[in-house]
Amino acid sequence: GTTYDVIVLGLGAMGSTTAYQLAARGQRVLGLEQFLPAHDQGSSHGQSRIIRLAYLEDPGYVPLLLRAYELWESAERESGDKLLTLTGGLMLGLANSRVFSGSVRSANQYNLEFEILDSTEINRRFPQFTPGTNIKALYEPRGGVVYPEASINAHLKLAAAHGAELHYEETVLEWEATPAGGVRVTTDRGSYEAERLVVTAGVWAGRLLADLKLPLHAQRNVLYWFEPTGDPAPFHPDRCPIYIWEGEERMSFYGFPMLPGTPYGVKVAFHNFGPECTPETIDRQVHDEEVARIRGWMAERVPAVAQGKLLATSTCMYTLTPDQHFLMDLHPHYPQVVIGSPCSGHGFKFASVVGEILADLSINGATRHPIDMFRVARFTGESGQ
Ligand code: PYC
Repeated sequence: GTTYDVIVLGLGAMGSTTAYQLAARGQRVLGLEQFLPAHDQGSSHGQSRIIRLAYLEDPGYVPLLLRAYELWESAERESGDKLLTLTGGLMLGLANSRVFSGSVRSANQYNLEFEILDSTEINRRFPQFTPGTNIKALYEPRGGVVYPEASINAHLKLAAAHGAELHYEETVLEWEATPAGGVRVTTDRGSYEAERLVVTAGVWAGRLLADLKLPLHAQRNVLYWFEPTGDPAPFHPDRCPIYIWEGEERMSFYGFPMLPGTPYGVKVAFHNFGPECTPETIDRQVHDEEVARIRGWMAERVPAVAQGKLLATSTCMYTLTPDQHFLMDLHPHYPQVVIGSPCSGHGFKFASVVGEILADLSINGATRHPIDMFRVARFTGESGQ
């Protein structure tokens, strides 16, 4: 069959940006996607994603975020599409909560612009929130929203404009390294050879990398859109920041302002809370007790949303590593293969820079970005270098 420089396997958040980066650098790219562009079967849908700099998960992400913002803005310029809106961001919790204290730690370490608000000040500035007296928040002006479907479509459009060949509704059955040091990918429609492969298959990555026995598990999460009661103006993007709010037992919850599109409502969800699942077994039904639980959580925190009409729900999957950090590395046995999955439920905001990193790894075997935290060897005991 035709020979490509590189095949990108999976064209969601990370595959779309990787295909774009590779094609823009003159690589002959084949992108393979089992569903349609910007589909809702994996982890790359749902209208909105949080972007933030003060990174509660680990300060090591901040340099990548600084570059991610630059690349989101340049992709907006190149595509002419709106990919992000900066609304400001609030990270709320008790002083010793991970959401608050981890965000403060990152912000201090990298000298980010931020303010600390007490509960009175949170409520004065953002009256849609009614935090308990001991709640504190880090507010950062550069927090905001990335639009996932728009991002994927824009990057695929740019990849194609730079000459990438993109196939949809084509399922990869297997890949193998060839004796010549390349790869062969077999799908339900054919077989393709390339010098290199990038696996950005998200929740489907584990089975495509089965030999490595990566300790990944998928988790079901539910997204809810509510129409707030009363005056909607406090939920408009010019008055409502994105937020993550940690409650008792480290359980956290997040939400967005009302964003253009359908459904037109306030999206909220629990973070990292659902049961284990697989793409085949995930329960796509959202049950009354789940709706009641999130309304209960919001009742004393975001009351106008807690009492609002439920407009829509959606389910999605996180693919979690044991430490919940990403995987971005060369395959430990095949240096012509790059692994770019998964992102443990907090990856989308990085998609722009992950594309750059995976393209660097594929073309050069290395990147200038700090990715030591994301090596495969922490789970396999082997080195990717
Ligand atoms: O990464 O900001 C995030 C996030 C919030 C909820 C899920 N992911």
